[in-house]
Amino acid sequence: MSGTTKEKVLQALLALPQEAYVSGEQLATACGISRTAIWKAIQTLEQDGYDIESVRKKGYRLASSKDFVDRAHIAQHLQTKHIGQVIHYYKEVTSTQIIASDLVQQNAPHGTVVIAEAQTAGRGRMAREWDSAAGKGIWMTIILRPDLPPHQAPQFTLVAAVAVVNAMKSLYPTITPEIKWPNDILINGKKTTGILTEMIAEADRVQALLVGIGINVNQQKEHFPEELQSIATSLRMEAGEVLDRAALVAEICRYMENYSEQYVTYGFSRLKTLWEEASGTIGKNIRATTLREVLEGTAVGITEDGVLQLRLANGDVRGIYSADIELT
Ligand code: BTX
Repeated sequence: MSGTTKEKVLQALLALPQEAYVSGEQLATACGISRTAIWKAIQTLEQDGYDIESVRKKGYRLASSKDFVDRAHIAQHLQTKHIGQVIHYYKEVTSTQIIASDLVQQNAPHGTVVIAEAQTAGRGRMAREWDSAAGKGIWMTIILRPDLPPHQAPQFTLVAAVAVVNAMKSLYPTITPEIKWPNDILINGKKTTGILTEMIAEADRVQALLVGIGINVNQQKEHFPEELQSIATSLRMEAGEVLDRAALVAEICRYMENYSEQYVTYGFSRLKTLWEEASGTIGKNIRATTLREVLEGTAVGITEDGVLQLRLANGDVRGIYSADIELT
């Protein structure tokens, strides 16, 4: 079954007004294929978990549109030119970063999104594990191909963090996400999102960036492994309702397209203010654990390169390039 036939049928079913049916014949004409092919597509969709009602003389309709993050659901909300125009969707992968890296070798275009319902080996920084419960979160990698030198790549983690926070705020005004430098988004002090940017580069040019975004959306406390229950949260736990993951994916693509274009054209200076507004780190006393040392002080800002500025007790200001931080 070709992905496109199945998706065309799904698009047609999703576009139906409530309670309306579409006949096999109408679907066949709309998709330009035989009625047998339509019937096969319906069967495949049912195997995928879609609940399709079939009534004699009326036709088909989606009895319930399950909460999937596939191309058809995301496309209903998408307002971008590049990001999300190509989507590779999977029920389960090891890690969307691994799939994305293979797709880069196959010339996947700028803006390609790799997204999965579940990851069996989701990863964080420094080979840490990222818990990716099936059907509950957004586990995706955005492939970007900016024309930039490699040293300007790490800032995309900051760009993505501002995009995710502002997408969340635009759809769910009651929640209060804050960036914890450099790559986490917390709500009420608990982690809801992690961002992992990896780069494929030649000596002087970025070939592709893999911006991995993991968001806990519809988990409840018991869906997290025990060791995460006290430090992790989901948007559902904070907003008090089940949320539409596909709508949030599309909104993130929209913000990400806008901010990454701004970054490539103007550098980080314009986004720095947005980042500082979205940050829960600036102005706070923190402890920063780097590979070499532990430093305590006040986070006073970030530089145009995204380096965290820490004022130590003796008044010196130190630049922190990479560290785990905690509020003290
Ligand atoms: P990080 O290294 O900053 O955070 C990893 C740490 O976060 C873990 O050691 C654990 O303590 C905690 N953690 C693990 N899973 C969760 C979770 N679901 N919610 C809250 N805390 C958790 C953060 O790395 C970057 C994560 C990026 C994940 C995305 S998902 C799509 C893409 N594919 C992939 O394999 N990774 C990225």
